[in-house]
Amino acid sequence: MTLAEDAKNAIMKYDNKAAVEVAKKAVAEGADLVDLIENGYSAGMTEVGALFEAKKLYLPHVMAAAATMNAAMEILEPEIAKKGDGVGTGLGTVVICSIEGDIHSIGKDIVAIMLKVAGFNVKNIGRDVPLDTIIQAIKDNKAVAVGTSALMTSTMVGQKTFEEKMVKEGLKGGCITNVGGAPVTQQWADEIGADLYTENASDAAAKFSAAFEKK
Ligand code: HCB
Repeated sequence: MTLAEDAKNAIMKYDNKAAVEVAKKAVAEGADLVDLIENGYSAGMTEVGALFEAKKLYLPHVMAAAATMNAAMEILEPEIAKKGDGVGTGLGTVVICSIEGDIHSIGKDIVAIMLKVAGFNVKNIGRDVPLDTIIQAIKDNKAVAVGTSALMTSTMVGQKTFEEKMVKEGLKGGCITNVGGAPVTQQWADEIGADLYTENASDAAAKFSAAFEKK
């Protein structure tokens, strides 16, 4: 079995010990840790989500899987962040958070790490963040971009209201708006006027870098 398969299995069995062991093995072997997160641990989370939706699993299972993911991320995050050391923060500050009403945080935390590695100064301001708090964080940090994460159809609508607030505050144009999260699509980004849709963490790093290299 590959490391990614082992990682996926660990999530699906809520096996923190195995998840940590796979993470440590991957670090020791110099494996591609981002690939491991996306095709291993995150793939496991997606599968758990599908089983939850099909009512084959219940919320405590999802919570256990999230805890397993976090256990692995505790090993992987500092290792990935090391690669960002020395890159500097020359590309400017990006504010990132899960939008008001949404407590899902795993995905945006991975995006935050990847943007740091790509050379941005990342202010990860948490989850369930009120829209006015996000606006204030952009102003306080003179952010060049903002990423909002929405994992639920009910919280996605906050991304639309947020776009309207950005316009009203005169921030639109000076600060790139990025939207992400499992139910979010390019079509949604176009519909609400967001500047950038990113499907996953690698996509975010690539599109953010391209957007700022052009400037
Ligand atoms: Co949660 N939950 N959940 N959940 N949850 C989802 C999201 C459902 C889709 C599950 C389902 O029904 N199939 C569903 C939403 C349905 C809907 O609205 N369409 C759901 C629900 C309903 C709920 C509750 C309401 C359940 C309840 O209480 N009855 C509740 C939410 C309460 C609230 O927010 N107010 C809830 C709670 C939980 C937890 C706490 C048990 C746990 C979260 C733990 C945590 O994050 N700390 C949880 C989890 C883990 C999930 C699933 C299973 C996995 C989410 C996840 O972490 N995926 C999810 C099912 C699913 O999404 N398939 C389920 C892995 C990460 C890596 O992927 O998509 O988040 P990602 O992030 C990607 C990508 O989207 C993109 O890059 C990331 C990295 O590649 N991206 C961005 C994300 N954010 C970005 C921001 C950017 O700027 C750019 C790119």
